[in-house]
Amino acid sequence: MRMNYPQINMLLHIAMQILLVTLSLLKSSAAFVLVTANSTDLNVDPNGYVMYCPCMGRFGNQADHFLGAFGFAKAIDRTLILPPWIEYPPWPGRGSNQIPFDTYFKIEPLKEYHRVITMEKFMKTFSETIWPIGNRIGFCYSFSRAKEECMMKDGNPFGPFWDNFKIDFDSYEQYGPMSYDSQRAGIKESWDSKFPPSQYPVLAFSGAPGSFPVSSQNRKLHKYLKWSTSIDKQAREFIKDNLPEGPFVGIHLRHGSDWKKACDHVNEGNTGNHMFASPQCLGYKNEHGKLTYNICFPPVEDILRRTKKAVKKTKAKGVFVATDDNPLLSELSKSLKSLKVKVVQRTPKEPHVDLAILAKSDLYICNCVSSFSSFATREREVSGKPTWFWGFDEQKLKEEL
Ligand SMILES: Nc1nc2c(ncn2[C@@H]2O[C@H](COP(=O)(O)OP(=O)(O)O)[C@@H](O)[C@H]2O)c(=O)[nH]1
Ligand SMILES: [Mg+2]
Repeated sequence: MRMNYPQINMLLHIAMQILLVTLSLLKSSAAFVLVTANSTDLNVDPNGYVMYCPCMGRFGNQADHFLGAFGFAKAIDRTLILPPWIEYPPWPGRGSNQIPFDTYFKIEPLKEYHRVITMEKFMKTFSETIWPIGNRIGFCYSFSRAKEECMMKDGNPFGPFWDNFKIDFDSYEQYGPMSYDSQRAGIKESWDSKFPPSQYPVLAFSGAPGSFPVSSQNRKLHKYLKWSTSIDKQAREFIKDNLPEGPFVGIHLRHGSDWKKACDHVNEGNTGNHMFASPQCLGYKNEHGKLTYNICFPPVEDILRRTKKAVKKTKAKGVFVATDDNPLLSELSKSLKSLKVKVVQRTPKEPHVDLAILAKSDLYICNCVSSFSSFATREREVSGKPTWFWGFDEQKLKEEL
């Protein structure tokens, strides 16, 4: 059938109308998605909030605790308030600093698992309306005997952390014997019935509602922790500019004087022994072995030998060394001379960039006891990358090659 000009014109007009309606529908649904995705940032959560001070240990410990708190907030269905990371100047007695959560990690990927809001944003947007001065309750497992209250602000980093947000507590609640174990059946019901969100909109904990080390169930939540654009960029640039093209081995050497002192407590005779992050290689029930001094504080020969094996196995062109102390650069270069690999360290040192580089390596060798080491192990676990541990599993190492 042949169409005349007015007919063609009419058809074009109808097609145009359909296109416009479709576009406007798409636009409004996109706006709707935007509002829902950001709803925790814009609207008050009627289910309430979880707030806490990451008051124990440095980055590795705080990261383990974060994963526990993330799992807990999901289990009781309250929005998690993302606290800043607490950092300590290298010399003692100088207080602590708070670094906003999103300096190191992206916020959006966390929302794929559960509702979150940064502490800065929460305090600015909601604190005066839903958590006003006069109604600020501090939560702890049990009151201190001396004062019949939660010692929310006693000492460093407790005091500086809450002071940073001008938070004082008006009263206190003990939550024991309830726990923050997100696997426990009926956890939401028990928290809601003791502390209903309408009466207790914010559960502000003196410490993280999460275990150290992170539980086996919460390890996998690491997949929602994505380095901020800045950290990721610095890691990629370092790799591009300093390591030869091709595979590289990443090694973490935790062997400063504080670590030596900690490892002196390893009790080799003990069955089922664990220390700090050691379940990462030994298994949560010691199904893969027992802790030894060499796992905690490997001799230099072990470091050189395993690094060489890793280089051979991956046909690596470079070795990246991250450490809290001596990088052993000359020892490593000498030991790897025949393999023609470049051995590098990143200076000035930045722990998060170091971790991001380690996580990108083709094979990672690290300290099983260190929670700093374990951060990169978990990042690799979620993307299926291999990790070896110093002083561990001789048999497996022999079979590897
Ligand atoms: N830049 C850098 N810092 C490190 C490295 N290893 C340890 N550190 C520092 O030492 C701290 C160790 O404390 P923590 O994170 O609690 O881990 P853990 O004590 O090893 O369990 C880290 O947070 C870093 O500040 C490293 O390879 N590179
Ligand atoms: Mg530590």
